[in-house]
Amino acid sequence: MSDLTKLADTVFRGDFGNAGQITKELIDSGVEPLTIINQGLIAGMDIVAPKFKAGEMFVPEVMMAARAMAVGMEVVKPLIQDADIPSKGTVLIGTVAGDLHDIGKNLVIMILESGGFKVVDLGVDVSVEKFVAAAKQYNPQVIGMSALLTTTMTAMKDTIDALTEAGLRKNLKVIVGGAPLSQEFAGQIGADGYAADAMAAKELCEKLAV
Ligand code: B1M
Repeated sequence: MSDLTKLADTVFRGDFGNAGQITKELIDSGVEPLTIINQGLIAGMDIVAPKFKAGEMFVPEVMMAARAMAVGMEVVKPLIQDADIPSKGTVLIGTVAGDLHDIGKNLVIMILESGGFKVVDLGVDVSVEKFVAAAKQYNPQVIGMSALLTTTMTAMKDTIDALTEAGLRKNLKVIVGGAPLSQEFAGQIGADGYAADAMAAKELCEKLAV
């Protein structure tokens, strides 16, 4: 097994205790930082993604893998310019007003970040006004909203309407997700897409953030 494959395997297994050390060894042996990111860290998450989608890996395992990747990234990141890190675009994400559930949202963030997106996390209980202000501030390609309660799903439409009224929808796609949602609901509220899980969210962002 090459050292890069070993790093990818360490990420895939969620071995965050060793990911930093293996990354450091690769740096010390002269491997280019971007090669470490692409062929080690991201390659590891690329093994996780289809397995999670196929139901062969579960949420805790995916979170551990994402954490292992983050540990490696912390080690390698100081060696590269931000501009050198391939970014697929910026995604602004938050759990809507009145809703405090964030486990699913945080998983989506981890998968998006490990998939090469810059993510701005607005947290939970994010008001319509905060989404609109952040859209103006960060100029993201995609805004993602999460809701776990049937009573808070409605805040998604309010946010989409406010973004439209603020004239921000032209270059901005909105995606929604969360257990009580459906593709049909996303269509009804004028969202550009619905993702049933974190992997689907990444695929959707890849399609929309062009
Ligand atoms: Co709450 N809760 N909860 N809860 N809670 C649910 C959602 C509920 C279904 C439980 C139940 O009754 N069976 C129910 C909602 C019922 C309904 O609305 N029909 C419920 C309720 C009622 C409540 C309270 C009102 C309870 C009370 O106080 N009486 C209260 C509300 C608080 C509030 O938000 N204002 C409440 C509180 C809490 C806790 C704080 C205790 C805790 C949240 C902790 C936290 O998030 N930090 C909690 C939890 C943990 C749950 C359950 C058990 C688990 C949710 C979860 O994390 N799932 C949940 C029951 C359940 O779902 N089985 C429940 C794991 C997570 C990985 O999945 O979030 O679905 P999920 O995310 C997935 C996808 O949905 C998708 O990708 C993720 C990963 O694959 N996804 C996106 C999510 N967001 C996305 C965004 C995207 C794309 C995909 O794009 C932007």
